[in-house]
Amino acid sequence: MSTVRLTVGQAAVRFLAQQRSERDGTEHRLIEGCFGIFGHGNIAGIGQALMEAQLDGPAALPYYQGRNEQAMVHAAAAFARMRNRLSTFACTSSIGPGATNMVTGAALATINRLPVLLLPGDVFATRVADPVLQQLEHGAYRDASVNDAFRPVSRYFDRVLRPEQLPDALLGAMQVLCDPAGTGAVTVCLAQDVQAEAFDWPEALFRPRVWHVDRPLPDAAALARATTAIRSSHRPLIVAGGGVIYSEATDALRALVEATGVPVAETQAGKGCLAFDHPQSVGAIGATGTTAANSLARDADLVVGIGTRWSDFTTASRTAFAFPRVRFVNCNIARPDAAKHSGTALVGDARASLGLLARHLDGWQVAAEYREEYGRLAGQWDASVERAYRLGHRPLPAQSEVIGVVNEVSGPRDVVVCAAGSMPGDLHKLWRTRDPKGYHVEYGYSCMGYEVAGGLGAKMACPDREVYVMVGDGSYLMMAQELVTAVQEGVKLTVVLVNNHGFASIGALSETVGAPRFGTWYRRRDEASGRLDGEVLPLDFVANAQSLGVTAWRAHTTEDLRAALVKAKSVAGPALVEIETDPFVPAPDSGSWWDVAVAEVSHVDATAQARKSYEAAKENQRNYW
Ligand SMILES: Cc1ncc(C[n+]2csc(CCOP(=O)(O)OP(=O)(O)O)c2C)c(N)n1
Ligand SMILES: [Mg+2]
Repeated sequence: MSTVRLTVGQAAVRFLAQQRSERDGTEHRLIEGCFGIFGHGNIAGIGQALMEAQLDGPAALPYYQGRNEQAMVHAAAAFARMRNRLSTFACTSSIGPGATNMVTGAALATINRLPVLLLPGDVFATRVADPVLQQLEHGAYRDASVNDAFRPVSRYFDRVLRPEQLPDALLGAMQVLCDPAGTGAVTVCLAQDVQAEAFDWPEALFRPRVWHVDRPLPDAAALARATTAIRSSHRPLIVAGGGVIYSEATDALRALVEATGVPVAETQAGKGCLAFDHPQSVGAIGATGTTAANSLARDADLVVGIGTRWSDFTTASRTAFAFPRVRFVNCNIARPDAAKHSGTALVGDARASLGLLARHLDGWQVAAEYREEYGRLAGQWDASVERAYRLGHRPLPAQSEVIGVVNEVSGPRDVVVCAAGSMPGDLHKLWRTRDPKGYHVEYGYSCMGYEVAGGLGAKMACPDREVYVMVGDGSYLMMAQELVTAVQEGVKLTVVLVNNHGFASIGALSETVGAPRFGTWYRRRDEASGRLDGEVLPLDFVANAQSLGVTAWRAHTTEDLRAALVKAKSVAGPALVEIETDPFVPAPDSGSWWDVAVAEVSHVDATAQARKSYEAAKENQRNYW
């Protein structure tokens, strides 16, 4: 057996450069590159190896410098999302804080079912110099390190303490990255001394390797049960989730619903499955849904979930589906999701399953009155969107008008990126999506700070599309520093910063729980009151962005915004437009609810009132056992 002598770091990098994924006959590079921030935990191992790879040329594993380890993981997750989970990035960190910074990113990736490969450094395997800088000394568990925090948020976790362990650790990691039912954060911790240790590796470890992503078919008997359920329904509704997009099943979905007339409502991850103006599209569903989808959901006798994990926002905290004998059919690649709500489980790939369903439903259609009803409801919602886009609110515009301008200035294939605040809900309701990859709102973890980093990853995945990052002032202040990475890499992003002087979404939420606007404004502490109700904080976001090398403008009106966005199109690197909005103008009401518990006892009147409304709303909540 011929061998090659390399360090663990060099072997890992050489291995990762050779991995490919394949679906439908097309191959992709599985690990596009490696984001990294170095410290003593990885500089001599993975760091040294990446440097050597750079010397070998572009075919090796390209290195990208991040500003914050959490943001690197967000960029990797966004990249994987745009590439339908067939390609991703590795992220290397030092030990200690660099590693734990990645834990939030890991949770986001796992919850959104997005593959990311995390390579945190870990403490010395030999322990001779313990405790090393940044080492946790756990009193009881001698083998614990801070990296154990990755376990619950990873779909795969391993710790390499000897070189011999590396091949199995990496091969197992690739398998999970490429498994659509099991993917998420894949964490391989590499002890810092072991990373630099040499070993004689079999050459075969570094041969090019293709990981086939197959399209499992649902069981024939389950398919027959699903077909019977659909054929006997009168008011069926499809709820399309992210799985439809990842499986590249949007054409199959469109063919099925054009043939049968079943209307389609979309989750946050599934928005874009159908173009907003498709005759079978009824838009967003759930707590941030359209009145059309929510009205149909209320009376649906059969709900067909495809590639959705039924989050509380989708089910309006289990109040959306009110028909007493409502049944579910769930098509999902992941068995636990397919089994939810006592549904008929179609465990399989979305595209393959939709093709089979279409064949089994041949000749069957919904009634003409039902088509007429949902067409009318969708038309009414569209008129609400049109009004919300053109409120002409003064002196400050409403957020819905900002969404309207960005939607109109952007091209049909362009991508809107968002994650937290009041914007995701408003975008879910109001954004007119024209392309399956045009809507990128991270709402599994709804992580403030994802926006800019996610925009970076999205643009790296799709350089031929413009990427519009919609971000609140709160999220921007939490983590905008990947703008520097965008400047460094010459990556074009257009950031629309909506400034409403604080956490407007939580402000609105606080009103519903009876804690009016507490802790949600960006104001100085007032000396007299001792509270945070002094002057508005003097934040200058334009100056802030400019100081990072970003081209930036302040828009005072929606017309200014439109003009700035047009100018931004010809800017080479990242651009930012700040616009102040009125936080008190909500998007059109979805006629829906979200379960956020209210204090059961309080001496505040507003809270007692809120608790009463909460208890009344909970009466509508049900399980689908
Ligand atoms: C990391 C993180 N911390 C806290 C939250 C809870 N949270 C959700 S939205 C929000 C405020 C967001 O403020 P901003 O970005 O300005 O958007 P706005 O609410 O004003 O629309 C907070 C604190 C979160 N989602 N993520
Ligand atoms: Mg805000």
